[in-house]
Amino acid sequence: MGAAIVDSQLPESAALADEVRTGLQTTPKRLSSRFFYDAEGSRLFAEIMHSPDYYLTRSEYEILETHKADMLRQFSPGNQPFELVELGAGDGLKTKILLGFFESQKADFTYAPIDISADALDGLVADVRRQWPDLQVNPRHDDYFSALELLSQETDNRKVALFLGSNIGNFAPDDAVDFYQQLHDRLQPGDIVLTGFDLQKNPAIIHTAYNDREGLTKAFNLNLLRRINRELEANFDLDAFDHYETYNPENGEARSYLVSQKVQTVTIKALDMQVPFQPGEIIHTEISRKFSRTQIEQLAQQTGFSVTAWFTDSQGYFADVVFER
Ligand code: AVI
Repeated sequence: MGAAIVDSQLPESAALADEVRTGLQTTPKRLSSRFFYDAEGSRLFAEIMHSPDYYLTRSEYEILETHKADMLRQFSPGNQPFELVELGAGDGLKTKILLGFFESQKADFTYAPIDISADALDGLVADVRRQWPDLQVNPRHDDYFSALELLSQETDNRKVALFLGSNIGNFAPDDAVDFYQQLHDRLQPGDIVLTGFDLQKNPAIIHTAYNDREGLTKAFNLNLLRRINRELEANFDLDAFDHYETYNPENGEARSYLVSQKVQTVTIKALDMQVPFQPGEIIHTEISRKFSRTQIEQLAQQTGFSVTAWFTDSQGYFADVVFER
């Protein structure tokens, strides 16, 4: 889950320090959404996924339930063995639909979930091992880029990379192209990537998904400041910042911001930094991009993949798309 363009050589705490040092000295200020996912951030994101305004999870759930048999045929024609590698597995709620079905069909596969949140990953692995004790599970606590290594390891079996939940939407457009090029470089001909894309739709529906009535997205966004307070000895006053969301239907970008409510100076002790804020000054924290069908086809074409299957929900809100190398 979350955006992933960071230096994967750095341990998580050093990566956060680096991000804060650079991002809060840039104009406009910015912090990567990759750092949303501490234990509390992962918990809040799980709540968002269940909330009535956040349609994405429900839509993808419906797709997986409806098309799990077609997906298995795509992944494993003639029952051939395959390795399911999930990039940004999170709590794996949706993937369990596939795992349960594949197990019931006696499909010959292994499962390698990868996530930057250790808490989410531990919970998922314990759950999967309890439900399907015979399934070989090879978890990895890492970001997407380190996970790419796993895809380049030579085996005789077809690799099927799952990149669900609109995680791709959290990449800047150039980074998304770069990421699929890297996937292409590491995979073998015949390997597959199944990606969950949130589709462009009535802008009001998208806007509400990131401005939910329960205030979960607001809490999720503000939690980033709480994390910085804890891990870098900062003194952000969470009541002095608000959550603000924009959706631009011309480029399909939903953007999240934290907005300073007053003139204030924040001290970040661990970095020996003072950060001044004007009233109304923003920190850009997230892009959640929405795609058109043409853009998805272009992404495949630009990065050397063929689109071999396209699954959508009954409202046409979301698409799970099969790219074959
Ligand atoms: C993880 N990612 C796909 C979510 C999204 O929709 O961009 C994160 C999120 N941000 C706010 N609400 C949910």
